[in-house]
Amino acid sequence: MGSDEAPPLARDTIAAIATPPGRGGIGVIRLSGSRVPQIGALLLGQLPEPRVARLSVFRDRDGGKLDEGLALYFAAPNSYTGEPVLELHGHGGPVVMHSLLEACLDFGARLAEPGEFTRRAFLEGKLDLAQAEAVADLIDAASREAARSALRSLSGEFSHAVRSLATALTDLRVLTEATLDFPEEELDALHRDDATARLRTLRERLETLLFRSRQGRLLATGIHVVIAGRPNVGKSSLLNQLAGEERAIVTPVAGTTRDALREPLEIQGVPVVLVDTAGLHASQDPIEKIGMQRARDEIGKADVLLVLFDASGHIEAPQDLPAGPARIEVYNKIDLNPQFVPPTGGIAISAKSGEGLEQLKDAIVRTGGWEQSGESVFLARERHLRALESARSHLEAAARLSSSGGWEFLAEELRLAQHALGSVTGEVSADDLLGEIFARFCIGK
Ligand SMILES: Nc1nc2c(ncn2[C@@H]2O[C@H](COP(=O)(O)OP(=O)(O)OP(=O)(O)O)[C@@H](O)[C@H]2O)c(=O)[nH]1
Ligand SMILES: [Mg+2]
Repeated sequence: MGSDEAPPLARDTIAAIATPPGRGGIGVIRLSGSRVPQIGALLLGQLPEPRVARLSVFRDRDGGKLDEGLALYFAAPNSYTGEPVLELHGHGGPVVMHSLLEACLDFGARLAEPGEFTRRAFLEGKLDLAQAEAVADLIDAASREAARSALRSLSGEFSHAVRSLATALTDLRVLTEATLDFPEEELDALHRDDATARLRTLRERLETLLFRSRQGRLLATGIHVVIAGRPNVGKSSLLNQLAGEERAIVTPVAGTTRDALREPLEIQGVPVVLVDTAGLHASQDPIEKIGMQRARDEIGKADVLLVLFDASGHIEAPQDLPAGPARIEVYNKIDLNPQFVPPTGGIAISAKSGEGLEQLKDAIVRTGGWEQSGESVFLARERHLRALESARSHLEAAARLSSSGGWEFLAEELRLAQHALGSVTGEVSADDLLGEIFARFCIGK
């Protein structure tokens, strides 16, 4: 992995502001690289003992005082990156932070690129690729469930599951190669039965892993839910109810909403983006027509469509509702019509009283693909899903070959499956892939 990277000691020293821009009680500058001890001595007068926080004065090249705060030194290899690392905890104002960073650069550090700290951690073997990605995913997590599963990947649970599959695959490869090398009748039949059984188990385990990863993918991307229906059926009222605050304008006038309004929420731990749209009906009003076009565009992008009806009177379907995503029919205003019974599959609610909303929330996450299986999920990336799916198709091909007697080619399919699994953790990874992954990090990570 990364064999053409420079050896650790020749790598230059990088520096970045590790805390978000703006003002805060504390701001942290992070440095990593072989020159950290020298730079630290110049900045602080003396390098602190490793892992002992020391109150220090931070000085520039002319000895001028820039700030004072805690300095924390980590000696190689016991640091985040595996290189010597220094953290300066100063006062979190933009001017202080920038002057501190400038001093670090004056003393010979260079500005870190996005994700460069984590990239070094990967290259030093501190984290594998899936764990490194989990660092960014944890920072970006949009719900508690998403954060929990990112943390699971960061602590290596996902990598472990992938690796243990890869190990089982290696065993199977050894077995099949042996079958090819010793085509002696009896041994052969025994080996083949064993190999077939193992292949079956492997495929089952991969299915489970894929399921857990797909569920995790949902936590990373969230479910995109669009509310559509005729004017005045209570779309904006429903958005406000689910959001728990008055976000959209609600009036008894038909055609209140024109723009699509989006509201991020969390339902049962799953991130959901809810979109309120303009009512769909026959109208010649040019503004309403634009609003309805926007509504249709939103419907085209939805994972789940809530088609809202007014159950307080005559039920009318919305005009020209595009065919599209999975939909749930929702009957609103049942506080005005308590006898109302929704058609099968429909859900009766009142956006006013809140009745039926729990059932609706359940239906939203289930229709969006979330299954509470009790099994912990992994916050997988698209890249991981593609790799696992590729491993699966090679194992499928292997299974077909084993039942048709094509054992010579089976070994090759197993090798390809293993290669796909290896790409998840970075055991096999091209440099351009690394570049693509780490470039999406923010600076200082
Ligand atoms: N009684 C009752 N009134 C409701 C309920 N939901 C909405 N309303 C009322 O219905 C009217 C229209 O509500 P909105 O939420 O603005 O409806 P909308 O579908 O967004 O309407 P447009 O934006 O015009 O398409 C308002 O007067 C709401 O107070 C409900 O569950 N029960
Ligand atoms: Mg509205």
